[in-house]
Amino acid sequence: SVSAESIQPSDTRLPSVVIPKSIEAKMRIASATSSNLLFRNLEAEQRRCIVDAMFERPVKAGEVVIKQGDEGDNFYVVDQGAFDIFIHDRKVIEVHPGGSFGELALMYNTPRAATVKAVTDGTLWAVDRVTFRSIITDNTYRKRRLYESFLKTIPLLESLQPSEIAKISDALEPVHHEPDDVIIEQGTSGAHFYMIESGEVRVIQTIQSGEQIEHSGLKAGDYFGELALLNDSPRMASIIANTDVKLVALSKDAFVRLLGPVVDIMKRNVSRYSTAEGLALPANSMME
Ligand code: 1OR
Repeated sequence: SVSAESIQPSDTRLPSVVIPKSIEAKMRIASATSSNLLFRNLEAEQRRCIVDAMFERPVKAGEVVIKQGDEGDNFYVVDQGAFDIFIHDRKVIEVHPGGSFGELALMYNTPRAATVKAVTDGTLWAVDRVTFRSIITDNTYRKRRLYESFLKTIPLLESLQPSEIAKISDALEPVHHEPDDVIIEQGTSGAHFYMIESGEVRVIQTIQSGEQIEHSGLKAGDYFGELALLNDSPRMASIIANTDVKLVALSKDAFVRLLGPVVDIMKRNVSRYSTAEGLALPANSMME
């Protein structure tokens, strides 16, 4: 079994593994990690330590980089090439430059959750387990812990795997609103999906006659903002804070990428919007 290194969250010393590399290599690492969620919240000093510790690993097409069930050694960022991820021989996802894999076993001291195989020749940037745990685990682990318990209370997400919940936690952005703030304005275009951590909001829809309909309000554990993203249509209603409201937002990109498995549930739930008057859904609505 995998033994836990004694890295306390309070241990602020940064590790000092330095693998010498050229400016060109450092630039390639910067571009490979620029869009990676695991790196987004790092401070400059932490980022520098990770970059210092990275070593290049060339791979050949067909090579197995990680085998499901093994102990975790390194975390990898894709510089070049494409990588398939398999769970019990079933392909679940493909990873491209800027993507990464191998963090789960290191963060949670668990066996590798999936097999990763190179589709093409390529290059990876690898970070050893100790460096990874001392830097990334600290930040990301805190964020995941913060949000995972909340995400588990959201009925919509009940069917997701822990690894899927972890990815959603990484992508969440906290948002605060005060009473009467307009969080979403009907008719505008939508860029975010929201889940309510605490507080209450009202849902107001202006229909063609100009009349305003108030739908049932939403509270902690509820979500909103999915319709515009699912249908690529303008916001169908305004969402206004009744109280102080703590939300977590997912960008449209992350919504599409991470909530795919629950799209059907969201579609089914659209019926909750209907009132005696009905909700005027757009022509290209998913209700059809
Ligand atoms: P690891 O250290 O367990 C295998 O080594 C890696 O594959 C794992 O970390 C992740 O970085 C990566 N489930 C489990 N592992 C995944 C998944 C995944 N996707 C990528 N990895 N999925 C769950 C499918 C039910 C896919 C989620 C989108």
